[in-house]
Amino acid sequence: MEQLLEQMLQQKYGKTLKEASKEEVYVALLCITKEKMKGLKQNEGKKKLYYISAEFLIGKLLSNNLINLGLFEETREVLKKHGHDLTQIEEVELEPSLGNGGLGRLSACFLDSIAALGLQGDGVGLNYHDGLFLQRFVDNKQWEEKNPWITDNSWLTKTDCHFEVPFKDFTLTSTMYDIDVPGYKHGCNKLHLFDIDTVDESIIEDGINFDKTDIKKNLTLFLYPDDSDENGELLRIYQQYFMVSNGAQLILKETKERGGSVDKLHEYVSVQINDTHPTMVIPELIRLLLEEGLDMDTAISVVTNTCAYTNHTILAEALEKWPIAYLEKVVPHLMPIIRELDARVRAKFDDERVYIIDNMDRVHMAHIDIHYGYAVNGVAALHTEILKESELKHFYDIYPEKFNNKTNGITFRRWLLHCNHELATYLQELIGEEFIEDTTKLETLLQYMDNEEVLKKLKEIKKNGKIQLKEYLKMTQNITIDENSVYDIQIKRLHEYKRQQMNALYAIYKYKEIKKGNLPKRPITMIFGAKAAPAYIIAKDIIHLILCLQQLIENDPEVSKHLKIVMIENYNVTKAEKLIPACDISEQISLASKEASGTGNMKFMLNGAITLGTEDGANVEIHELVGDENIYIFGESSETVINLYETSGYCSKKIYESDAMIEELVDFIVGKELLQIGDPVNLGRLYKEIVGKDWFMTLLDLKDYIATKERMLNDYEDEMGWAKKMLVNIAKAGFFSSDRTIEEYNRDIWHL
Ligand code: 26V
Repeated sequence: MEQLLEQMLQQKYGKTLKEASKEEVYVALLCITKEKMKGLKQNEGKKKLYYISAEFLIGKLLSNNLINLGLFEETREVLKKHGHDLTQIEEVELEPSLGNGGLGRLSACFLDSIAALGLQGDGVGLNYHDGLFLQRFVDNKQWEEKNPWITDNSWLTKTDCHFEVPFKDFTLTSTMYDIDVPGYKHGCNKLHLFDIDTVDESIIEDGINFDKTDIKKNLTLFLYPDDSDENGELLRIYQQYFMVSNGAQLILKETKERGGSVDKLHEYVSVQINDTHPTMVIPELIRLLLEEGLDMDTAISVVTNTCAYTNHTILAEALEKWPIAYLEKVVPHLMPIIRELDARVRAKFDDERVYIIDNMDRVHMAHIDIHYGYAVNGVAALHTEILKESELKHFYDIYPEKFNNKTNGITFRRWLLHCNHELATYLQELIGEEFIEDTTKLETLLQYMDNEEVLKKLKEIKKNGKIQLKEYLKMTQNITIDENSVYDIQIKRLHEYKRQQMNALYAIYKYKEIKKGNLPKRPITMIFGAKAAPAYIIAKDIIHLILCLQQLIENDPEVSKHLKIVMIENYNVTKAEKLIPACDISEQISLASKEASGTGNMKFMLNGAITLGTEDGANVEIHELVGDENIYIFGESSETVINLYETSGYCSKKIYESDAMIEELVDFIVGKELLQIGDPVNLGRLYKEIVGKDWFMTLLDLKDYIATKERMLNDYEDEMGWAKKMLVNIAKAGFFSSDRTIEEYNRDIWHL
């Protein structure tokens, strides 16, 4: 590596490694790594997987690729020798924000694991030039800006692969860009990101506003602008069809090149449909197979045996239902096929709940996936049970054999080896390297459960993680935090069901306690990181509340000695990598039944944070693995919650009026302290929402939440007791490796 770097820097800049700037070293490393990946053997086999997803939240790639190529340690050493620091070099790389949150990050972890297992499987998605918006805070409110990430030197490689994608009024020619996905010590796959050459960034006006109708200029400008107006929704349909038509054409082309025949496509290909966004791949593949000369029955049957669907949410508002009128405007040539698919369902089942087209002329995308795919999976045990028993019950009754669970996972390469080098190294010293490839071997750590030296070392590593975060926040946001405080972290998309507002109510509780003289044993640092969808009003109000609380406490010396709130600006993968190793308390407090899985919960656990959570998503499985002693569970069960929804049995106002403490906390949102700082419109609206509606039942669990967090803070003071919990969490995290998840997908669904 040393020689390669010297050569490359000489050739590019006429400099030695010692003389080169961070930027120059970064470019040299990028070029060397790309060249190395070109030389890797592509994974092969008769059957190939295509993981189609509107989001791939891949994060920065330099360290990730170096780790997978086995060059990470060597590169670190070489750089060090010449006065550079890999962590600093990495700062130069721009993070592509090609995803919203968990769903997008999951697809990135999956690509890493598919390659690591030597399986032949590529990702298919879109090359959004500005990804998800960049978040800034102005006047304690979220402000959105464009977020460009594509520079002259990036991980993208332009290919000469182009397809024609027909829309109603015009046809677009695509260009395929590839990003190499090297497997850990094995082979290589690709992420194909489709784009058009006519995208025009200059149409972006103030913030992230742009002309939504000019498709030739805006198609791949942003990750779908979450907008409720018609033009926003139409743009989403344009994006989705562009993605799947390219995907489908690529699939047929490559299958033929591999010598496969398209009338047996299912023997050569599996298509995994990541949420409903790529659903149009089903009618599109059918359309293309008809063009290839197959008859309708055969085309439908082949496609049904090729496609499988993953559901990632039970929230009704997130399940896509496109009006026929919109589809007619964008892709009228798909409508006859969709109508045929619906007619066949109607002929077979006398139950309008399973129809594809409803009586309001809307197309239910998930229904296409379930009828015309061969597998349907949820992403955690509880989530899959809820799908089978309530949300998708009518489908489960028809196709019990299609339903299966695949509990999510995370790649330990990024979420341990890369982000927590010190912990990873220590674990290797202690229990050997085996756990890197077989993560269940982490359980051997349990033999050290009562070993004081090991427990002390774990605490020490955590402390170092906290110091590193402190330095990072000082440098990037000029915020000072205290490494001796307890770090309590909630980082995830802002959504009412995730209940950041409940955590904010805890902050209010603590503020009031401190004012009364009930001081915590140790200062508490509450850290939030979250982007709100630009059109999601209440989510933005919650951000406003948190930022106002941050300011209120900061300016109150009596309280700030004991409590600090930090809202991280522009939370993204890179920031997650700094926050997770530093965390003591992992906040996983969604309303039971609403969080399909969660994956942040797994990352925190692996890095020795203790979960404060509800019995929801994968928390349930974490709880089972670590036992009551090593997790803090609170709140009503998913059964109770589902029952409350069914019977309209929840009334927040009743709780508010009957409990003086709750009333006092909620009233604080519109009390004089916050109104002096914040905007009465935002705070008033949020107050009204919580008292009058509270659809995600914050007040239902608030008291239990506060009590449980207090108990947790108390237990934190027992140093060795807490370290033991950390150890058990790390030891039991092996199950959540995405390698395990992908092995299960392959065993049960793909059969590659
Ligand atoms: C999307 C939308 C869009 C419209 C407004 C409301 C809304 C609410 C939720 C969503 C989420 C869509 C799907 C999703 O991202 N699901 C996440 O998938 C993760 C990976 O499986 C999983 O860990 C998370 O629990 C789940 O929320």
